[in-house]
Amino acid sequence: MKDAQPRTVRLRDYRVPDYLVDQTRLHFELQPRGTLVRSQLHIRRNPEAVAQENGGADIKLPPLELQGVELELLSLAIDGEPVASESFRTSVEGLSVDVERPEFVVEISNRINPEDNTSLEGLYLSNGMYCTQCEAEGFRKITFYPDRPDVMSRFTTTIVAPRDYPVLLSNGNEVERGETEDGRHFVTWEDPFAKPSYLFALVAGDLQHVEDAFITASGREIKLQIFTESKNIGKCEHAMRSLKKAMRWDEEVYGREYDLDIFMVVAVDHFNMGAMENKGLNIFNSACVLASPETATDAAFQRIESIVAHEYFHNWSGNRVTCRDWFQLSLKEGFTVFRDAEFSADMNSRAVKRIEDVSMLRTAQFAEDDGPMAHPVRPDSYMEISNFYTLTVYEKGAEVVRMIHTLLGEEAFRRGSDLYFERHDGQAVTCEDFVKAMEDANGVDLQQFRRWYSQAGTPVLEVTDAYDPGTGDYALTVRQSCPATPGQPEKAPFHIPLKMALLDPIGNDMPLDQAGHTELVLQVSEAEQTFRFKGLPEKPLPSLLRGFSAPVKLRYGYTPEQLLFLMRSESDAFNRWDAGQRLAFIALESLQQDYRAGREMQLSPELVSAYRAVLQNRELDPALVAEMLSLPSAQVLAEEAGEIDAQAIIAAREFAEVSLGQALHEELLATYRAFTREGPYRPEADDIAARRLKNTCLAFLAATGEATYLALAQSQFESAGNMTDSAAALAALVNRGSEAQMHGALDSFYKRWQEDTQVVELWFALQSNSARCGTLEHVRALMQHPAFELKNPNKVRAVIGGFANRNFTQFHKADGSGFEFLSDQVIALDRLNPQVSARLVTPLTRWKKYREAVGSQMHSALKSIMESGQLSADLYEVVSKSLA
Ligand code: B3K
Ligand code: ZN
Repeated sequence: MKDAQPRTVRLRDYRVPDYLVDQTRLHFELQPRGTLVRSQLHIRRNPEAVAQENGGADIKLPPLELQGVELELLSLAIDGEPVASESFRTSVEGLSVDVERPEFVVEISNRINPEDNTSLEGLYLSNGMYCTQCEAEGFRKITFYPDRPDVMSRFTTTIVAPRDYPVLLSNGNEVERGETEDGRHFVTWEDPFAKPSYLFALVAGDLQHVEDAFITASGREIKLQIFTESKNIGKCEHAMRSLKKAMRWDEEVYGREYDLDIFMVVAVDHFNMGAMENKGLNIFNSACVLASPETATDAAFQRIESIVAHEYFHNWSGNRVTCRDWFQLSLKEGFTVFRDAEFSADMNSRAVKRIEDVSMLRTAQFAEDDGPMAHPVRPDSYMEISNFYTLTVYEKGAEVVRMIHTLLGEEAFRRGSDLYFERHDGQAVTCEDFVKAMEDANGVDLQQFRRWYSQAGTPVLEVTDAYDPGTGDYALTVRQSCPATPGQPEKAPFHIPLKMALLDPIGNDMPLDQAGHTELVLQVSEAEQTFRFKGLPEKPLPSLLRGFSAPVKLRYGYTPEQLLFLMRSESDAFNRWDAGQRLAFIALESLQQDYRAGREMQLSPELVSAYRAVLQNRELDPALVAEMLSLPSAQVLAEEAGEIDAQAIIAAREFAEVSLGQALHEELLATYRAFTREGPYRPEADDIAARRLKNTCLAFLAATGEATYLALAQSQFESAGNMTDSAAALAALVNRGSEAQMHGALDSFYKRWQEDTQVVELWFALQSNSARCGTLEHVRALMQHPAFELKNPNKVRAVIGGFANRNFTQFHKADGSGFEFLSDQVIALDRLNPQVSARLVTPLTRWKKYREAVGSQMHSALKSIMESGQLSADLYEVVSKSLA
């Protein structure tokens, strides 16, 4: 546990490191409660620090600062001599050692306790397997070190362990193995690429692996290995296939080849996030790498493909070129998310991928931008960096890179990325360096664009238009604004690429210039700007922000008729979907008003006929149809509301779902049948799309509560040949079936899959998410289930996270019991794993957005966390900023 009031770290205080580490030799003797770590660091004074601080003359050598947390120091020597006790100081943060020469070798030995490490940061045990997680600041929990990303060193690692840990892995290439005199064995690994400590990794255990090979564009053969516990060895094939696709794609699209001779992936059950890009040795949360046709859903297959690719892409965008400091996190994360999104778009449906990503951004990132933890893509201060692995840094960061891509175009963007990789290979750099490379490679000016990195908040674009039938002149006026965020009351205008077209009355895109272009990217850069188009024969309907060309909220007064027209005629698939979302949003708003006024609810007939037309359209990609039939999420409705009324939101969505099911049951059933396919399971785009649409129809049909449709769900549940169909049917029964149907299905599902960790996690999530059965009482019971484990983040996320984040109705129950429950869990978890507790508390941080009675209950829950005793730095930062 750290200090109660952690320090704030600020970007403006950045200083280059005083010392560099050319070579790092590590020696581990693994023991569950007393692992010995020896390190030998070849250190030299950083010439840049000398130049900056002393005008070039090194007057007095500063002490060497080595971070170290919860370590037992056993010995410390410099150049072979033990360091006298008056020559170094220890603190809760590490060691400060007096230095006499500008170049020297430090030798340290210390002891750590992996078994008691429940924070899952540093070296820990997961099901008896040793593994590490060092990003961002976990290496300091292994040994004393200048644990900052701008210190890059060549690592050699020796692991000594008993024979019952046959597999001993670290970064780079294996250079030696053998036996020790006392019957243990060892392996030595050498990584030829200098890297920061956050990319260090070690794994030891009784693991099996699958192996394959990849021939690079230049003809080198790379050995590919995926390691897992033996029971999961049949679940590695999809990840291997995804890895090879990603390697090929990065060569073709970015000209990036893999650099070591071996690439290893390890699956671990206890993991704080999805995966980690350690050099040559990626470590994955089992849920993000293991899949088999019987046990994994289509969503899991796609998630695995994209995360495997993401971590692989980091080898260049993150490892070869890394971050100077943690404020620059989006340099590697935003860029790599953009890269993985484009990869997934190329492998699957581009339009659907874009819709999914934008839905997520609107559901969760916009909320973050609007909450107490709002921060720019490049934050300027933090208390605990782990709290800044956010949707803003990742997803909005990716949108910022995407905007550069949109502004420059494909080829110019590639020139920029080539220059970036070439110029900065082997360096630790900044977001500024990335933008500069894009500018220099193309002779463009992105000065104003840089504000996307420094200003927080979601900009709002208000668009109005005017048409003069006499002259045919059409004017589009765009006003931009951005709400205040913590520490940033005023915002300067952003440079926004606004991709648009103008539709004629038949729905064709009109020519917009002499050259006959029908789509333009308008450069919005002022608070208010008017774009003029001449000689239009008719009044057009604007199609704005095509493909979601900027992460903004677009306001244009579309009428329901215009939205219906766009849903039918728009050629941009994203905007076609978005028109449907806007129409549904209007309908749901009016249902919420009915609910609040105590009136009988009435669903807009326009929405029903629009949905009917979508269902009957056999020309559209079925995956797109499924997206178009999905109502805006409760979170999106909440985000748009001035004041959140959770019960009204739920009632409106529920009513709309049931009404659509009733009104369209014939079309839904026909579509369900048309897209039910026979044959073996294939996780390929066309089959995934068909299942997606079929199961969307099933959910609407089941919502009617009619016995025939519940029987349909029951029969799909019983005969399903894959997990997507099985889970969709189970969800329908859990949400809509009778008590007997629900319990029967849940029990038989559990009996069948109880040995499979990933399926049990899905089974937990289906229950905690369900408004029907995920009551607080039920969630408490799930926490007593033998498969639940408070020390396992996946289980916590499935049960507690599922309830607090996705079970809108039950979590927001009027008696406030959901909030109290969450605060109790957050307090308990903070003692075990601060990264998990700090994330889990998020739903409470939005208390100001709620109606007063609810908001004050949430506020008290937050206060009780604050007053519960000493909090971790992670949780303290989130709670104190939310209460401020
Ligand atoms: N870079 C890691 C995230 C590390 C999170 C540390 N709290 C995974 C990724 O983004 O690829
Ligand atoms: Zn990443």
